[in-house]
Amino acid sequence: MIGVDTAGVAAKLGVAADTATAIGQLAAEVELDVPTAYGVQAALVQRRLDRGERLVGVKMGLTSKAKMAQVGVDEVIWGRLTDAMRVPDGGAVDPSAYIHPRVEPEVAFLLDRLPEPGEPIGDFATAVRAVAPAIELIDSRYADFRFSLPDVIADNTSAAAFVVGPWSPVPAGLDNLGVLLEVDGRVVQVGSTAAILGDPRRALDEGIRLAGRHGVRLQSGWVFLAGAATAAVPLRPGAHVRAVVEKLGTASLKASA
Ligand code: OOG
Ligand code: MG
Repeated sequence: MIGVDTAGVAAKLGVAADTATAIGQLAAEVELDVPTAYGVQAALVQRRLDRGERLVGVKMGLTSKAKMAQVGVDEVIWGRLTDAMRVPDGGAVDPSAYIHPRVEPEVAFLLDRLPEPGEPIGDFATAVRAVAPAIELIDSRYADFRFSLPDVIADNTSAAAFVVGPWSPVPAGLDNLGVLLEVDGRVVQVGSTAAILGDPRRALDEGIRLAGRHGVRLQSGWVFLAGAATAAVPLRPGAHVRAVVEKLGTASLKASA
């Protein structure tokens, strides 16, 4: 799209994230289409790389109906993960570093040998070395967590932080594992990996295809978040959060008070 100041829009989103200060939706000021929004996302993440962060993976968003309904956007999207977003399993985050952080249970893949662009994934166990339960911390940079499709794409799909639990070898089936999100020992969300495009393995096909369309080839050794199986819940100061995925185990984080 002609006339969009990609770097300027990315800077605005970057400052919003760095200062934990919400901004208004972009649509009010600039007319963004989806390809332009991915261009803003690339520039936004480039600001992080310029200050020394490394790309370590890709995340999918809105791969489940629960998430689509929660945010009112019904298209699968993808974003970029950097090393600075990774929190060790059981580690702490400071909720005041974010605008309105939410947590959601995810399944993570450790990527291995991926097919050439345009080729289907033959054997999933060749493409993916290991799987793990995960928690994604999302934080929309837009006021009231309200956005359009191009807004959320430009904002790196609300990516803020993520925790990966212990890796396991790829189990025989991933398509119907129970998923729980617990806060302070209480179950707050219940779901199934079936909610993720019917089977989280499908999220990888989508990720390869969609990222490839915008010039990004997934790399061996990268982490891939397949998308939340349930709606996200606000992260309150002092909360202990656990995501439990049947057969895969638990990932956890705590929010400082
Ligand atoms: C957009 C990101 C969605 C997921 O797992 O569906 C996402 C948002 O909800 O703010 O990460
Ligand atoms: Mg997510």
